[in-house]
Amino acid sequence: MRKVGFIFDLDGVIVDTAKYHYLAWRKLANELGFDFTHDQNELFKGVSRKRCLEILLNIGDVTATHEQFDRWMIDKNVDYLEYIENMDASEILPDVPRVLKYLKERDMPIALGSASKNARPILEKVGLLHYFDAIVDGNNVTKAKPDPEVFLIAAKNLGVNPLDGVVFEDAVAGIQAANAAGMISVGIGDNQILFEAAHNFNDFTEMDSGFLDGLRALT
Ligand code: B16
Ligand code: MG
Repeated sequence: MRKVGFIFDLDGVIVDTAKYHYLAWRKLANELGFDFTHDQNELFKGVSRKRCLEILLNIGDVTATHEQFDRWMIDKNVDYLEYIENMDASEILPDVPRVLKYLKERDMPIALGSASKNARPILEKVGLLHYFDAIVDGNNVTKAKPDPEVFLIAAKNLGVNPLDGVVFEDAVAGIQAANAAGMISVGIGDNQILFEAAHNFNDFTEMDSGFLDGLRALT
């Protein structure tokens, strides 16, 4: 029997790690002699670490040698890991466990599809790792969202047809990636920003079981 596979982005969908990424990028920017604002941090959501540093250096009008670039990527991640060290279940976004539990109890395949190379330890820290049948993250992909690669690999690892994939995403590039994969995109966040999503909710508290049952019945 064909099954629908449910794929979750991490930052902005399951937990809000953007605030910690922000602190680490701002620290680096300050060390390099310029400021980095909350608004600028919006550009970094769903974007790979390497691309974030390119954008940051562009903001500060800083040029880097290869060695400096690699060093700053490491420095930022060391700081980020310090900021997330004490993350726990209290940082899970509203009603995420309810949705994961509902799907799990109905034997639906669940995957993570994130740009982060730190995804697995974060899921472990907040106690949600056991819900996931597959984890596809920044360590497994060569092309960043909006390329559909991350979600296509997730569907493959779940053993579901890409056309039977449902993606929960908070970033425009992520919604575009899901759409490019031929999956059903569900925007989590502002529908003015995520208008390309097939469905949209401000957060999971708005998503009732009737909606999830409708998705499960798709195949
Ligand atoms: P890391 P997502 C993304 O997570 C973040 O939104 C983005 O800001 C970050 O640069 C990227 O992960 C890479 O993270 O430095 O931990 O490898 O939304 O794709 O889950
Ligand atoms: Mg995200």
